[in-house]
This record gives sequence, C-alpha cells and structure tokens, in this order.
Amino acid sequence: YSFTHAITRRPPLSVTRGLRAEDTGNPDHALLQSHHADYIAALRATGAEVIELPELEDYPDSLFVEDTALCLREGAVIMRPGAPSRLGEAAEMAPHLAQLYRELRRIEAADSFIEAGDILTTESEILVGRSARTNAAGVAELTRLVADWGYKVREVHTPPGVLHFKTDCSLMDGETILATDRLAASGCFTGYRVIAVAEGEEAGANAIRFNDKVIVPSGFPRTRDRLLAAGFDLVEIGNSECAKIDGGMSCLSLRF
Ligand code: CIR
Repeated sequence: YSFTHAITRRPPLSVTRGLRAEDTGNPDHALLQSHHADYIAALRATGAEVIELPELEDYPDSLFVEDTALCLREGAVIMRPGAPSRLGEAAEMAPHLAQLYRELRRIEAADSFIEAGDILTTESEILVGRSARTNAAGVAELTRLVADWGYKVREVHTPPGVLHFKTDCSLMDGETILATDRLAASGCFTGYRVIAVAEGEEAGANAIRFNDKVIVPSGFPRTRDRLLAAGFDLVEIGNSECAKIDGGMSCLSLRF
C-alpha cells in the first residue's frame, strides 16, 4: 500500500453507456469528472505521481483502468477482461506500462479471462476471486505467470451477484482487510484482521489504502466511523456517478 505512482484515465463522454448490473440512471459526466478530479488530487496529495491518460470514447468503461493490468514490484501483467466490450482496453494500457516497467507479461490464452478488480494483493499472497469476469483458466494462467516472481496465487470466490472480488473488500494495511460480511463469511480471510463493512453499506467496501491515506467513497458513515476508530486517516470522495455503473475507488487507478 506504499506507492510512488498511479495511472488514471479521463472519463469519456460515452461513460453514460457503461456496463451495469442494474439500471439506476446514467452517470452525469460533469459530476463524474469533478469526483474524478478530487480522486486524483487525493492521490497526488500523498506525494505520488499520477499519470492521467486521455479518454477513450470507444470504451465507455475505460476510466476503470484497474481492470486492465496487475501491477507488481517485479513487473506488470496485462489482463484479458471477461466483458467483451472491455477486452480492447487491456491493449490500450500495455504501451503505457511498457514505458514504466522493465518486464511486461500478458494473459494470452483465448479461453482465459481475468479482470484485476478480482485481484487483491496482500503482503503474503495474491487472492483472485472467480467471478462472471474471471474464470479458472485466467486464474491458472496468472498463477503460472507470477510464480517465478515469487508470488503465491490463491483462488477464491467473488459472491454471486457481486461484480468483482474487490467490490466487496479492500486492503487496509499489512494484515487488515475491510470486507462485507457476505464475502468474509466465505472464510477467505482467515489469518487476516477483518474490519466489517456496516450492514446496509455494502457499496462502501471498495476503498483503497494509498500511502498514509485510506480513500473511501462518501455516503457510508457507519463504515467510516469503524475505520476512524481503527486509526485510519480517511479521505472521502464522491462516488455517486461511478456507482451507477458499478465502479468505485479501486477501479479508478493502477497503483505501483
Ligand atoms: C464494468 O462493469 O466493468 C464497469 N462498469 C465497472 C468496473 C469496475 N471495476 C472494478 O471494480 N475494478
């Protein structure tokens, strides 16, 4: 959770056509842009360099750069998104990471699908939730790709009806994970300290620890109070517009 860099991508006007499980109206582009600017300012305020990539109108969900790659210390792995409309976003990200990393690896097999929103990297392992976007072949290919870098991958499950594994959990520090009860109940966090998201505030589970701050979506006061009580230094960012297309704090950046 200590980072010198982040990559973001400007929200395209086409974001109004972003994928969503349930229709609660289209995101308002201007408001989304202002939340996005607040988010970038919060990352920069920790001292990190934030690289802002230009918008890609052909890809309505392309602001959610997290899903396109897994950034590790030794190198980056380009994903193969399981949503057909998002597959091309990974190739758009690769050249940028190639400039920043000595080694770039790729999920390549035609039957492998994996989006990094399903990946939680902790200090001791990489947890990958199988989901509607991430399949067993994708997890197996990632496992092979990072083995010689010394990473252990553990396959877990994203709860049914939840978009990504990290929709429901976030790493807070070396041993602490913020998680919904429905995810923690699967037992996947045994050995970690879990801070439970307050009941009814499940949409507040997607946050990021970024250097000395925890960046959380605003509107989840009971969960916020639990994090404050645990001693974390919070920054709240509006997420009403991204939430309409199932996006949150982790989705909006690649961090390394
Ligand atoms: C999608 O369905 O792919 C986008 N509308 C939301 C992606 C959110 N990304 C993430 O959780 N890492």
